[in-house]
Amino acid sequence: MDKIIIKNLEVFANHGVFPEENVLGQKFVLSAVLFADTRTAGMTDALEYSIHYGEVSQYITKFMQEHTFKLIEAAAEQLAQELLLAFPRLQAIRLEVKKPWAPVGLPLETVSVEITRGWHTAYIALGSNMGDKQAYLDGAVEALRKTRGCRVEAVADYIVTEPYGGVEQDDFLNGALKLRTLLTPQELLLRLNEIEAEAGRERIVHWGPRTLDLDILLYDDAVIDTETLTVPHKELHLRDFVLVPLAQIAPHVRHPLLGRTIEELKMEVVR
Ligand code: PH2
Ligand code: MG
Ligand code: MG
Repeated sequence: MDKIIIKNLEVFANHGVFPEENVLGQKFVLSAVLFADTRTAGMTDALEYSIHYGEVSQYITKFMQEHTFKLIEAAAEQLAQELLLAFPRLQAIRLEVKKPWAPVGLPLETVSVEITRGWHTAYIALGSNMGDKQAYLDGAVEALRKTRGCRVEAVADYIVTEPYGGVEQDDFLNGALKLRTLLTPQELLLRLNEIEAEAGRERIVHWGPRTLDLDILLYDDAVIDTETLTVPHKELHLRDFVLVPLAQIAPHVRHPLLGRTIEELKMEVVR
C-alpha cells in the first residue's frame, strides 16, 4: 500500500515513569508511516482524496502535549488509535516514539517503541431462537455500531432457519454482518461475549436455545486456533444458516483454509 511519511517530529511533553519526568518534561521524537491509497489524490491533485500530513503532525503534537503517560508504549498505542479514528482514509499506521533524553544515566542515543496498528475486516454471525429474536439481533448490530473502534459496514437480511445440531428447540433467526475494527480477534471475542451477556445469554445446554449468539466467522485472512477462539469458524462451510446471509455481503471473499469463495461454499451446501 502507498505511504505518507512523517519523520522525526519533535514534541516537548511529560511522559515517563519517574515523577520528575511528568513535571519537567523532555523531548520526544515521533515518526509515522501513514498507509493510505494515494492513487486518486495523485491522479486528481486534490488534497481531499488524501491525508493532510500537516493536520496529522498537529494532531500528534497536541495529543502528546495534552496527555501524560508513564510508558512510551501507552503513548504510542493510544495515539495510533486516536489517529486511526480521526482520519478516515488512514488504513494503518506504523508509529515510532523516541525518547532521546530518557533518564537512564548512560550515554545512549535514544530509546523508542515502534508499533503498527490498523483497521481489520471481520465477519460476524448472529443468531437468536428465544424471545423477540429480531430485537436481539437488531440490538447486537446497534451495540457493535456504538463500540469504539468498530464500524458496521454491511448487515445481511435476517433469515428464519431450522435448528441444526440435534437439540430439539425453536427456529432461529440468523444473520451476518461485516465489521471494520481496530480490535484484535481476542478483544473482539470479549466484546461479543459482553453483548451476548447484556442480551441475557445463559450458557446452559451446549448448542441449546439462546437469546443471542455472536460468532466470529472470519478475521482478515487470519487462521487462529486457541482454547477460546477458532477462526475461520470451524463449521462455517457446513452451515447454510451462516453461508446464506454471509454470501449476501461477502460472496467473493475466500475462505483462507479451503481456498473457496463464500458463494462457492454456499452453492455446495444449499441444494
Ligand atoms: N446455532 C447453533 C446450533 N444450531 N441452528 C440454526 N438454525 N441457527 C443457529 O444459529 C444455530 C443452530 C450453535 O451456535
Ligand atoms: Mg454459534
Ligand atoms: Mg457462539
